[in-house]
Amino acid sequence: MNVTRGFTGRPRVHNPGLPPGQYDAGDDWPVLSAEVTPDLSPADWTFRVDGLVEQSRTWDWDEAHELPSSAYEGDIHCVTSWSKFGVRFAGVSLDAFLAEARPLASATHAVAYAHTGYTTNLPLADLTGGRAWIVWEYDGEPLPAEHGGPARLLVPHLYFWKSAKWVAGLTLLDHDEPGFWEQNGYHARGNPWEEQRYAGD
Ligand SMILES: Nc1nc2c(c(=O)[nH]1)N[C@H]1C(S)=C(S)[C@@H](COP(=O)(O)O)O[C@H]1N2
Ligand SMILES: [Mo]
Repeated sequence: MNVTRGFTGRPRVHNPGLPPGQYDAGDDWPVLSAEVTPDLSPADWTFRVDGLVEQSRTWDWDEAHELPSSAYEGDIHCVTSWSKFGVRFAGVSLDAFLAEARPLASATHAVAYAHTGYTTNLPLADLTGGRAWIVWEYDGEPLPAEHGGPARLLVPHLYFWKSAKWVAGLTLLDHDEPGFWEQNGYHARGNPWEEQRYAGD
């Protein structure tokens, strides 16, 4: 039997799991990049935490894999209005990286940056408390390059543009500093449940 979340053959009038203005993309996983997919191997990948921390640190692929593994199974929501239910990612909780870098009390925000140059800003509170990950597996397989492999940031409770692909690091700041899309009119936080798509929403 096929488990569906609507009524087969009829328009889905209501899905309580969908934030306002979103549709269920089903098995599709659209690729959305403002950048060309880089040729980045695990050996070339590093992840750094710097800025307002007691100890700036860079982890390479093997060092990152020595941290306790952590998985996310749940939904993701893109600002272009598709959502996906029940996706499975695995990697390491950002809490594990931050525990080693030790954010200073003055740190309130972060800019996540990618090996490709993409940036996106987030309140530090959205990156802690078991709600954000560095992930390298999707559905038990290595994360495909076009979806950010070898590793990407995953912040599933915010719109998916916050989940920087090919993530290279986080800089902790004492103020909010708009990233790539945020400088182009998108919302500073991007909470899909409050439909924070554009600045001013
Ligand atoms: N490095 C990088 N990360 C990025 C982007 C990008 O252009 N470059 N696009 C963002 C946007 S707008 C979205 S919706 C998601 C799309 O992720 P996907 O292609 O895996 O669906 O990645 C986000 N992360
Ligand atoms: Mo997006």
